[in-house]
Amino acid sequence: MKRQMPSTKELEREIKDRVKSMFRKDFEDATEEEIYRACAEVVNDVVIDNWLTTQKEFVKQDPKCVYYMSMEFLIGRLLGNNMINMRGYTEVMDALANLGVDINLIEDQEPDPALGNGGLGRLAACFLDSLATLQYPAYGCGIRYHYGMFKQKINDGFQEEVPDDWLQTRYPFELQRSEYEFEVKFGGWVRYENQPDGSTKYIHEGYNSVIATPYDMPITGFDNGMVNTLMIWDAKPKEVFRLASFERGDYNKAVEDMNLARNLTEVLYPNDNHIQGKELRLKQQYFFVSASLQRAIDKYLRYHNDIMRLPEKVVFQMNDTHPTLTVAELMRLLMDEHGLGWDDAWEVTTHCVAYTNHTIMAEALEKWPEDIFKGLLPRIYMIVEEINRRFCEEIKAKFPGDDEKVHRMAILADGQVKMAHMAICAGFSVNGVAALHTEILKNVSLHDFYEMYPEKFNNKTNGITQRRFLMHGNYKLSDWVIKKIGRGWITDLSQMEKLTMLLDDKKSLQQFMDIKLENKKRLAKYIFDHNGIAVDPNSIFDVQVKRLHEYKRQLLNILHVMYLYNQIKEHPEMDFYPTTFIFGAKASAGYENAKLIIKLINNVGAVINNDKSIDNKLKVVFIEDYRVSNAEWIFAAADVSEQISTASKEASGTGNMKFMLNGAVTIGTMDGANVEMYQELGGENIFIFGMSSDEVIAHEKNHDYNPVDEMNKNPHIQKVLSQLVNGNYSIDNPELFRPIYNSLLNTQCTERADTYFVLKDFASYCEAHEKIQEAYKDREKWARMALSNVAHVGKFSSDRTIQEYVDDIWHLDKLELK
Ligand code: Z15
Repeated sequence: MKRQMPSTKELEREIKDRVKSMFRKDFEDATEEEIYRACAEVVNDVVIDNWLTTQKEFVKQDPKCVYYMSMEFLIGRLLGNNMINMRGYTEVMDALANLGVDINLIEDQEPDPALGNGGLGRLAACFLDSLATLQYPAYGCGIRYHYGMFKQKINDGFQEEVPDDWLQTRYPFELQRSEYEFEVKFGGWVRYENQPDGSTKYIHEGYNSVIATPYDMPITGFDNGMVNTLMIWDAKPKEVFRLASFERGDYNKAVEDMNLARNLTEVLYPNDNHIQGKELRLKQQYFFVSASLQRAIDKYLRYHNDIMRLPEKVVFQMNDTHPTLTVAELMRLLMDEHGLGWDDAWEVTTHCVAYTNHTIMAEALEKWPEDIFKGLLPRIYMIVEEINRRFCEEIKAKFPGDDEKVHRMAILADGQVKMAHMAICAGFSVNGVAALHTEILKNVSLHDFYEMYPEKFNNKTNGITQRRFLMHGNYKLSDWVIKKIGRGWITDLSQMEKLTMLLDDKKSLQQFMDIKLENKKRLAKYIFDHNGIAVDPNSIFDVQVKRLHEYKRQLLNILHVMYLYNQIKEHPEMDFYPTTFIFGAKASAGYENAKLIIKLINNVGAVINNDKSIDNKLKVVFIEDYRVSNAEWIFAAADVSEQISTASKEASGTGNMKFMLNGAVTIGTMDGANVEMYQELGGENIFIFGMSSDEVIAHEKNHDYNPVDEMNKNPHIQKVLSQLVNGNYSIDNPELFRPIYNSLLNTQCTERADTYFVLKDFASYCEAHEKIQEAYKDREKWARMALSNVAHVGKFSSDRTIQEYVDDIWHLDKLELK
């Protein structure tokens, strides 16, 4: 039976009782942190009952389930999310209010679990939310990093990285499960023995190993009693006891094992869309893949006896190439631990694993040096060699005489292990994350593979959860929508379509814009408290928040701001609607160009914000430490959403959808999921600019783009570029931004200048912004555009995405819950 949250009155008492029993304090004397912990336990009580029920039904109904394999789960804070999904948010809010406490301050005590970098990790979290809400059995499998995504401090305009010690105090929503520990082995060598029956036995020796311990986190569905599990793995040495003994021979090994365990899960690599190829990263990958597969097979064999039928109950979805070792490790477990021969093991593996590609950026494609790979994973390497041998035979048979092709497609080539090639070879499904992205995979970046296995390729356009990004982040708009069209949209976002009936209703449009203004005031206060900058809530809030990457073109945005500033200064009388440009972005710690762009944004802000002569027409704000928790407020307050990547480079984008859900209007390129937003919205409700992906790809192919031509054509560009290097924005060090200038204009030996076509799209971007200015001045017209965005957002729910994964790839059974 589904357990419900207590009533407001009961909650008041329970929270007070908890504070007393946990901290031996009267409520009046408790700190906000203690109240948060008490609330977490009150909510946990309900969650745990539902978790137990779900797991019992799971055993009884024996449905097929998905293991979502991912190096990242950017789940964000759970207290608020769980209260919403258990339908007790308002009750807890009221209970706390009756006790004289603001729920926001309590939620703010929770560390923001940041076990991910950006889009890819957040997508995994939205998927788990939707799976539970749609009642599909699912496990998230990942790593319990002791330090998640770093906290960003801005110091003198520069980014500084501060470790994110989220486990400093006990995290209330995780549960250690020591009963599901498994050993994971690294290094050593493989010996083989021929058996009397003609088979070969492989014996792994001389290895170091760690014990993998899972921590389970509950993933609650919305109002349905379903609770799935996110298992994140931590490592501990297995030899601690022997270390204390006098077995001298083992002492050194024990020390090695301890160090291995200590480093393994210490920290998340802070790169988004970029791979460093460090051995420790490969260790992390194997560690969580091996542990997760062992647990999955164990669970399967507890209730079934025929391992050949594993694909009927289990599917492993590989989130990008990071967990591709799933292929080889599953083969190893099936053969070496469960006695299958190669062909049977391959039959099972290729029916259990599927692969999602999230990028076409070359620097994000994982390739491991063969020697590192072989040294760390000797048995796995043997298996990869055999997979590769058979795969190359298959290519030769299909395309006789095309040796070039075999070389291009091989898993092992040029001294490297190519993870994407292995994922495609073994996976029964290969999907992109937006329609355009999937077409580019098929026609360009994975064309060889598409020719070989056209039936494997399919598209699954990304989505987001409306529970977190509207109900929790923007409760004012959420309540308003409920008043207008009821509650159906909470689990069926296509019902937002009903809002179209309000598009010509002046009163509704006014209410809608009043809510936006309230949300802008909330953000303005946040900005004042954190940045000391007073921004006008009546100005246009134009927002770009996402990881800092050159292809995402934050540089185009800030160059345009510099241009606007020049215009306003040169033509003080010009008609300009006051605009606040808001940025938020973390740069990977070693990404110098990206870090310099952060500094540029801050310096431009410092000059513009302090220039009294422009009458507050322009403000530039850089929000420090952009993360899930402040993102929710930022989306709610945005008028304009900047989605301006170089066409073809952003696989999908998901921030674009979160803005749309909150009634912001997009200025964007025809890239990623922007294309599908455009299709849903019609051209009047979105501002599209810039080159198409075909044009970009053609320029890249023909090498016929010269940014100097763009500069020579356009005096505005000339002026802005000269201001990059004349000290305008860096008086003490005029050369500071020279690297940015050079990246736009000076052809390096390795790369063309202006790799991401910033100058090429500049003029068209300026025009699009002029149209926004025009549109915003007509307040009613703007309201209609913004509300149209909410009304047409239905497609972009992760509920829709998950249903497509289930129908086309996973074929899961729903769990029945009373
Ligand atoms: C990442 O955040 C994404 C792709 C990657 O390959 C890596 Cl390593 C990290 C992003 C894409 O850039 C973004 O366009 C997409 O929306 C997101 O994954 C989820 O699919």
